[in-house]
Amino acid sequence: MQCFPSLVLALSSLLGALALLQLSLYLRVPSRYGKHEERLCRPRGRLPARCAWFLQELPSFLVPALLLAVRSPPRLEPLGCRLLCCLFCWHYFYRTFIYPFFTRGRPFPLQLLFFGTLFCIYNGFLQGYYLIYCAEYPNDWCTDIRFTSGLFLFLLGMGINIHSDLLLRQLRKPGEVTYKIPRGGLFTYVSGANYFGEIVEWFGFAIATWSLPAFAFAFFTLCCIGPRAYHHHRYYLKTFTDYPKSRKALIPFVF
Ligand code: NDX
Repeated sequence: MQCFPSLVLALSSLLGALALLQLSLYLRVPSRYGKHEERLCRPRGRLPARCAWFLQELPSFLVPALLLAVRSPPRLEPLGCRLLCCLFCWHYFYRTFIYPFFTRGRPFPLQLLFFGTLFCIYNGFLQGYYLIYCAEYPNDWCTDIRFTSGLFLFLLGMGINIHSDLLLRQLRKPGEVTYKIPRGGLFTYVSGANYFGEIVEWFGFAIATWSLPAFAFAFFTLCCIGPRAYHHHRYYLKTFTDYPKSRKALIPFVF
């Protein structure tokens, strides 16, 4: 396989367009899974959350890992490029092999699982293909301010995301499906602390890679889970009369 810059441009532009489509579809109404599902107890057309998240996220890990494995000759240099590819796979290793096995979420709708899986194949291919076949970095990229500041944001965001996922999980005992007010960590300031972490993470990745595909994905993430954080916030305000009034939806002290 070789690098086709026009393919990277086309796929990144399409990802940007999907982000706008996502925003237009889900700004007013939330995507119907988790707390925003209308008929919560209907088991038909759903898969247990563990299975669904594993299947949906697997391609985001597998596709770049396969691309890396089949590249001949193997891409070993520069170090910056290898590290960036590992960061992407590292996040999706967590999301595929760790997150699903601890989730206490409700069953996930098959229809969204189908589109989510397609999305993960698409994005896994785009990010992996770009980093493994196209990206060119100078040998000292690891000391560039874009790499170091981006890596810092990525790690900070990932830490917030994983910690917030854990706090949400601890709200329920095994088998429980009720919703409670999340507390602690960044939930002290925002309703969508896990989403805030994920958005910071992918903007950090975009800065560290300084690439169009990664900026397109960070933009998609913002358009996808930004509105969802807002819908979660509204849900909490409507459901819990004692919900902390100073808490914002997504960005501490701002929004
Ligand atoms: N999967 C990303 N669009 C997607 C799923 C749906 O990873 O066709 C986006 C992702 C997909 C989407 C994906 C892409 C776009 C799709 C969409 C469906 C339609 C859409 C395909 C790929 C589409 C077009 C047309 C443009 C193509 O019972 P429960 O499940 O609610 O329990 C929850 C629990 N919890 C609580 N428990 C007790 N008390 C409370 N108050 C609770 N609040 C929540 O915590 C869950 O078990 C758990 C987390 O829930 P929630 O709702 O906070 O997070 P969730 O949305 O489930 O995300 C889980 C993690 C989170 O860390 C988030 O950052 C990350 O995954 N994520 C999620 C979505 C997208 C994404 C990351 C990204 O874009 N990077």
